[in-house]
Amino acid sequence: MSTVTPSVARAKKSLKQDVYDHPDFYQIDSLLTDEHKLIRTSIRDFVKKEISPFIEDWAQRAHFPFEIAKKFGEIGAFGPTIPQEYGGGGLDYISYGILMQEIERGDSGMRSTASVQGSLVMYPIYKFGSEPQRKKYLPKLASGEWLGCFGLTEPDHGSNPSGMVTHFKDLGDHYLLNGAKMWISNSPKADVAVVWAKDEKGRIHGLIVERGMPGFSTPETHGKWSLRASATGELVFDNVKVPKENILPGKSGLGAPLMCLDSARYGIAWGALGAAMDCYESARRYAAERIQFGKPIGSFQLVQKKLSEMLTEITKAQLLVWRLGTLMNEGKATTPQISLAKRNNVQIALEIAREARQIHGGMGITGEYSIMRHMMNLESVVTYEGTHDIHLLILGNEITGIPAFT
Ligand code: TGC
Ligand code: FAD
Repeated sequence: MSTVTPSVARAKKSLKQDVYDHPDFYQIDSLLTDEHKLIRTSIRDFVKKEISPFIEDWAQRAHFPFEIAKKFGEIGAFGPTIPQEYGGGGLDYISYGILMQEIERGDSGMRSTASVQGSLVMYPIYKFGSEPQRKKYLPKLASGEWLGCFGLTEPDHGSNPSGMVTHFKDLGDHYLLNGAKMWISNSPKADVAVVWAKDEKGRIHGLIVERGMPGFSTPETHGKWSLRASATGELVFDNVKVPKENILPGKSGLGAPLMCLDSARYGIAWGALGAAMDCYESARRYAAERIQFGKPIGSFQLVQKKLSEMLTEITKAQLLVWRLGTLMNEGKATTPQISLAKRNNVQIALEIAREARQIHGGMGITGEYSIMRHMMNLESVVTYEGTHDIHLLILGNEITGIPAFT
């Protein structure tokens, strides 16, 4: 005999089937093109088929499904804004946002893999790389044949990457790289790492380091309670000889990695909203099906308040990313505008996950629902790519003209 009540059983069934559809209270879909909607349909179908049925098991086992990289490559999730001649999608920034939103609706760790590959590995190679570098790396990264990672953060330099100590010396026919990076998404499985390091004058440059170069290792970080289906690790450089043709020639200085972060943070603003919408939709369905005191819990005012506030914040966040996307397409979006959207949307996603967890009662802490996984994932998302407070300070600097970082 089943130990669950009929209403809980119905709610469980609806999750297994992944019946997700997005809320669109302000008819924001009418601002999208047919191509945008087609992209959304195909990536949503992909997530329902390739991620939803397995993600709970991957997260519980802290397993990164390496094979997902090739599948992401096949559907064009890697480097959607990179020109097609290099294997990218040649799409606009709204399309990129939609891709990130639908993938993170499935899981933030899966979106991490896609944003790192596209915005933090392919983007710098495309933007700052030489033509031979673009031709060598971009098509293989776009197809998912190679997986990449981005090494900026160090054990003693997180929010303040300008203090990094990883460095390289010019030894005539090669560079000699030493140092370590920490908290690097994809690192344990990456074939290629875009690494930010200082030259002998203290100027920051990007170097492409390949797996197999002697002295280069990528130990995995274990014991995470967040982003469990994403592989995180270190990058250790012990006298690594990096060929001279592997330096990114197009831009040096901290501005180069910060430009990459602009692109990735933009994708996160869309992505976190995807996680929020998944939590909201799950809570809305559960509230209609779960009976307490002889009525659906959705009939109680306090539950309606939670759902109404969730929908309000989701609608505001949808308008924010749509407008930011149009500014990105026009090349007009600024770093503080991106900070505002990343900070706001991750924060509202965390709050919505917590409220949705309450609506699910005890069931909300189980893996039967995606809520708790989203909530724990979002604790990383609110920290990486610039913490919640660093984005606040970027805005404070914009408003006052006075940097308050130090
Ligand atoms: P600051 O003095 O403000 O700037 C240094 C130089 O950079 C220029 N710059 C930019 N250039 C282009 N685009 C931007 N967005 C730029 N922002 C700044 C700036 O003009 C200056 O140029 P120059 O020529 O004068 O030297 O730099 P600061 O050292 O004071 O730092 C500012 C601060 C704190 C905002 C910045 O360091 C920061 O954003 N810190 C947060 C670090 C961070 O976000 N790390 C992310 C690591 S990667 C990651 O988390 C990936 S997770 C991936 C996943 O799994 O999804
Ligand atoms: P710290 O910088 O030590 O900050 C600790 C606290 O101090 C925060 O609350 C912060 O807001 C606060 N703080 C710091 N400075 C100030 C200030 N000036 N004023 C007010 N408050 C301040 N990095 C990469 O390079 N590549 C990756 O792929 C990558 N992936 C990641 C994946 C995961 C799962 C995680 C958790 C992190 C990842 N990171 C990656 C690192 C991430 O970008 C850093 O964790 C983040 O930038 C914060 O650095 P930190 O952890 O050292 O925290």
